[in-house]
Amino acid sequence: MLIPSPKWLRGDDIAASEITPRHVFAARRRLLALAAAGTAGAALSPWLTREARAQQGRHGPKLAATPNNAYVVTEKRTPYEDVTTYNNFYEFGTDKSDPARNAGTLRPRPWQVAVEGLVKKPKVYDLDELVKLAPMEERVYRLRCVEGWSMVIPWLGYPLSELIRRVEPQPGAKYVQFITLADKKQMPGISSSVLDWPYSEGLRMDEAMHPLALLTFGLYGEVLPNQNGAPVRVVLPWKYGFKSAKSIVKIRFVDRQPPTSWNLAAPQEYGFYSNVNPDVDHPRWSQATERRIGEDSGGGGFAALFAPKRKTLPFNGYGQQVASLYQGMDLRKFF
Ligand SMILES: Nc1nc2c(c(=O)[nH]1)N[C@H]1C(S)=C(S)[C@@H](COP(=O)(O)O)O[C@H]1N2
Ligand SMILES: [Mo]
Repeated sequence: MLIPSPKWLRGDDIAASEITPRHVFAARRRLLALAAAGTAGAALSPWLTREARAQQGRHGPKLAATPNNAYVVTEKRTPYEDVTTYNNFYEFGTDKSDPARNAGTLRPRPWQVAVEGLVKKPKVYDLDELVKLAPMEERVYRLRCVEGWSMVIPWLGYPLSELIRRVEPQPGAKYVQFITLADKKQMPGISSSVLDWPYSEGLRMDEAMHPLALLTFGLYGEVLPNQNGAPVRVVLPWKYGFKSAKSIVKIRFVDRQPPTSWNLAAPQEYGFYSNVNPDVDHPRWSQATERRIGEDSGGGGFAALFAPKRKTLPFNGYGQQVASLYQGMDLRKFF
């Protein structure tokens, strides 16, 4: 990931004559705060219309789900506003505020996900069919970005294993690869070569079958906002955030460890496993602590800068559930 570089708020403020809905205005003030804090620096004027569009996601379709209390972190939930305006989604730009501003052009419907490769029942799923495949659950997970910040988010989804069981993997299927949308017309960030597109991620089969691995369609009671990976993503709470691929179009079962975008971009910095591990530092920074976005920070974009540090937990706090997957492995080597 890029380290946020200091940038300064540019002068072009918003004309007072612009008539702005209240909630859009509030969101813009948060973005101004972000820019002032040096974590966002683009010109402000083009934000309004796109942001207004992004904000409408908030009033978008609800998604019904049953809370699964076995998977609820009791820590304070990160405010919706932060969850949906402080994002990494490089297909829409590399600043944290870019996805919320730019992802209005993503068309999450109609949508299909091709499940293919070493399975007995390959199938191209229509989104509606995929949504109905298994009972929708609400699970509150920690998400820890490799950059050193974290959130607590109520996701809506069902175990990825539900889908995997149905396509019947062949014995040779050892890994699962997630390939996400790469469409220049919908995604302005694709024109940058910061990553090899399409964004690709992967899991070992036993990781993919783990009950924590969530095929995710929503958050906070509604369908995924575009900036959070609409219409379908994975959430893998014991791994760094970049493993949780957004806007998935292909799930491929393979016999070998698949290439992954961040590992290709910087192999010495981002390994295939990427389990959250406070004892293995990133070559350029420590992973021992993190800042919880939205916590005691006065809110808004200052969150990442001023939230108090907290200790990062092995496997992001999910060690009891997942440590056995890695028994006997040298986690410094397989980072
Ligand atoms: N397709 C795609 N998926 C992605 C990314 C991305 O750039 N493109 N960024 C990852 C990173 S680095 C993080 S931390 C999480 C952030 O998810 P969130 O914005 O919903 O919190 O998405 C991950 N999934
Ligand atoms: Mo991340």
